[in-house]
Amino acid sequence: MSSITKRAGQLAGAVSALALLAACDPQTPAAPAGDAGQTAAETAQPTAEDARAFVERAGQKLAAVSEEASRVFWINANFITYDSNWLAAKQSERLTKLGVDLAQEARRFDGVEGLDADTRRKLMLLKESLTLPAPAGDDEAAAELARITTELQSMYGTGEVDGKSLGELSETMASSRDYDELLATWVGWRDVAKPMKDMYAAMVDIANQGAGDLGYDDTGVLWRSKYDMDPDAFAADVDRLWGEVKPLYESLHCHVRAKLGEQYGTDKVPQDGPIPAHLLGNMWAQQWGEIFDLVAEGDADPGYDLTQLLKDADYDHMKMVETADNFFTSVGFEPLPETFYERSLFLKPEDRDVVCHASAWNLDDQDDIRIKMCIKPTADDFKTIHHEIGHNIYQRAYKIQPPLYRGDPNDGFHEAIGDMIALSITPDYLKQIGLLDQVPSEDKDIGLLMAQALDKVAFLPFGLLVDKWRWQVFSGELTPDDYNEGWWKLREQYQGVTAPVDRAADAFDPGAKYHVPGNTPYMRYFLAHIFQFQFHRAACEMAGWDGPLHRCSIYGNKEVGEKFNAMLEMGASKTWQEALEAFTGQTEADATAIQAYFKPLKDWLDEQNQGRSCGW
Ligand code: X8Z
Ligand code: ZN
Repeated sequence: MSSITKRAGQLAGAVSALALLAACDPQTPAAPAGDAGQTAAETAQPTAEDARAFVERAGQKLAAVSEEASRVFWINANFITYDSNWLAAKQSERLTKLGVDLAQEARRFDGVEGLDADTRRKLMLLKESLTLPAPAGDDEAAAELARITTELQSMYGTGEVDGKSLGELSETMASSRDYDELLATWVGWRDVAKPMKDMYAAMVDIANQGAGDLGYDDTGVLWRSKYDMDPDAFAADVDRLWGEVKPLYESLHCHVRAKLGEQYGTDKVPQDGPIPAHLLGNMWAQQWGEIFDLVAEGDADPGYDLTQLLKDADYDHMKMVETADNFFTSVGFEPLPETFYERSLFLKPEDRDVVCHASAWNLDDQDDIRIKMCIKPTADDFKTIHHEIGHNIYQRAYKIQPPLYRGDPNDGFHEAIGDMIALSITPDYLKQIGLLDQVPSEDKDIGLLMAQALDKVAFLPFGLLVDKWRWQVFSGELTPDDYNEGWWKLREQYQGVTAPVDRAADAFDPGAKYHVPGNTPYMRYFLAHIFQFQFHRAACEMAGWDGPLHRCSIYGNKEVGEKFNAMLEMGASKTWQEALEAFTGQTEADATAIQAYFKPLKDWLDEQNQGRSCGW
């Protein structure tokens, strides 16, 4: 539910009261634990009225502590030092304790009769809001958990290889076509993660105890319980969705593998097995847009390169941000406040360590919204700016809700808002804002779709497997000895990629991905890659569009914006199914929108793949 991200915990988003909790983990209230629970605690048989009063106080208490914590976390992420880590760990510990205390208190009302629906929902949100709960009543464990999560985040944020930052290494992964250089870069970054493994395992033990104290079998069950449905039904639902998009992924995989075989040789890229993970243009092989030039040819040329257009038009970071801001205002949202521009971090500072992984924040749960990003003038970052501002727009929309509802009802929504808007960055739109002179004709559509698929379709199995791995870790199905092997099993099974070299026994490759040391749940991104197409299709239908979905832009459409805002403003006050229905008329995640979007490409790929043997 929460939007965000933070500190010991996650990344991304909003720092609403509840979100903060979700980010960390906790236990006995550091400060005034007492008052949130006293009434109920003193009452042997709590009543519905006690419950109502409790959720009211709990919301106020969370709101009261979250702003200070957010500001400490902001400073920590912008200046990673011994002291800022120390301060952040203290805040994290305090929030975790408070969160556990409130969750335990909320459990006292289980079974109480006569609860109104609103109070019941708030109690549920309180019980489920933590990402990594500490064991109840164990101050030492809460402190240890906060130290570990802060340290892991810091290790990732300060990681470098031979003086090169992750940003520089990522540029090599994107642009180099030298097999050995790519391999060295890929291996180098993974060395940063090795020392995380023991700490990670200790963290898992503590959080599992905390989850157990809250009545969950393990932390993975807690994570799966946040979707207004039974946790097993949620796991089955993501598998259903994956089954629906897998044929599309397999067609893309087959074509890309064939092209990589041509580039690097079929001895390096065997045509009947998984693809070596360092050849896909991305440090984690999660989005493949950077190898567009290797896989597209002939009619798969989109006719323009957005990175080049940005460069030609002298777009710097500020112009990129203003352009994204302008898109949101074109559909009726208020412009971002002055303070957004004054207080955001847009560029990587030369002189200090910062967490460069992009994130969006709401520091006061009202209008102090910001992003923190190390922007480069590329098409990817242009889209990521829309992604981050989408978080901010959502945060600002639900500020009207009471504190416990200032979040999303499904974290996949938070990740889908800006991405849905970015799907409207069509050739027509680029022409309207003066970046493109001439809209390419329809015979360029395969190229447009290919560029999009290399990011959006390629991402799907990665988005799915990161938490498949964590679910196995939390359940004990994977023990620390098997962490890495288990990771590569899933990478191969779902993505059809493989480690290019044998991995050392002490390797901890999952730790080389931000969200693992950052403890940001990841299934949200898989969901978002389904929802954003569902939102986009609904928006285009509302706009009366009857052309292909990939040519539809809602730029300037205030009617669509108003309906979208109505869903955003609901925050977490309704189930995600209800919120989804309000905008799309549907009550389920539905992969038919992404299928429809890519249908012409799927047909083209299947033609290209004739005579090839696909699969791995
Ligand atoms: O982490 C992010 C955003 C911030 S919430 C930049 N994303 C995932 C990633 O980078 O791994 C967006 C796409 C997936
Ligand atoms: Zn995000």
